[in-house]
Amino acid sequence: MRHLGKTAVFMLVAAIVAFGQYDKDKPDLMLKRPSEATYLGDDKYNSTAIGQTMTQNADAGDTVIYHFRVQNDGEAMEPGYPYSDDIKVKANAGKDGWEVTYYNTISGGSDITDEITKTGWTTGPLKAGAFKQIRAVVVIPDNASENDTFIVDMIAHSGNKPEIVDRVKGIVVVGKGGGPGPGTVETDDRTAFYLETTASYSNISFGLPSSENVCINIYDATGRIIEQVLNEKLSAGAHTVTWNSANLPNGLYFVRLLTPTHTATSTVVLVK
Ligand SMILES: [Ca+2]
Ligand SMILES: [Ca+2]
Repeated sequence: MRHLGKTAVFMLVAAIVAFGQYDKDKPDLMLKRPSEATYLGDDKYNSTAIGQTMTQNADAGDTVIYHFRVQNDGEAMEPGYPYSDDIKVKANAGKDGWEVTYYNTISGGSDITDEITKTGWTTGPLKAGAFKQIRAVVVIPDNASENDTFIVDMIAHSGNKPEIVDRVKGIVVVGKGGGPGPGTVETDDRTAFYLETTASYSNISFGLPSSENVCINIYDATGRIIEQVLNEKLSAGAHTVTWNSANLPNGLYFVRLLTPTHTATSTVVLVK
């Protein structure tokens, strides 16, 4: 090192710092209600939707709309060599009686429901800073009961590194406030015990009332155990783990969550 001048050392350090900060795979998903100008969840990145969850209240038979923006927050590699990422967006498949339609822009556009809920909808190459928008139109069933909820659960995967994800949730709650209301912005800080899986992709969300050892096993349709996704002690609160199901055949699977005090089972239908 004594043969390097101060300038050379400084440049070496600067180069290491610049390399370390370079982050080209960074999907940023955010959401808003149609009446709002700015999105919630901009520059927030997590797979639990914490700080990126929004609720709207409405009545049975109402239509509720969410706007989503998926942006590539990756940095341009250097002038003249713009980096682009192909971001894939998946949404939950729905719930009996609830009608949800997804479009590839926030007004007009084409129906992308089939794609986004099954294989995932791909943005096409997005340069650093560029974005696409999506609209979800939720029709609440006429016979929905008060406090019934529907979660528009949306997740964006980097096209280059699918394990890098960002997630937002739009929650529709029935019969609170007599018609579409202002809603609230919420974070997912539930500490009740629950287990939630989504039908078409493999996020497993659960809540713990207290810090406990958590074991999550996956079984196939015949009841044969095929994988242990998790076996560790976790803190109280809401958690999400991603089960990598890419190499498994389509079909029905059971997700079983066991703690010393609770057990729960949920089903997942893989459709790829
Ligand atoms: Ca975000
Ligand atoms: Ca951003």
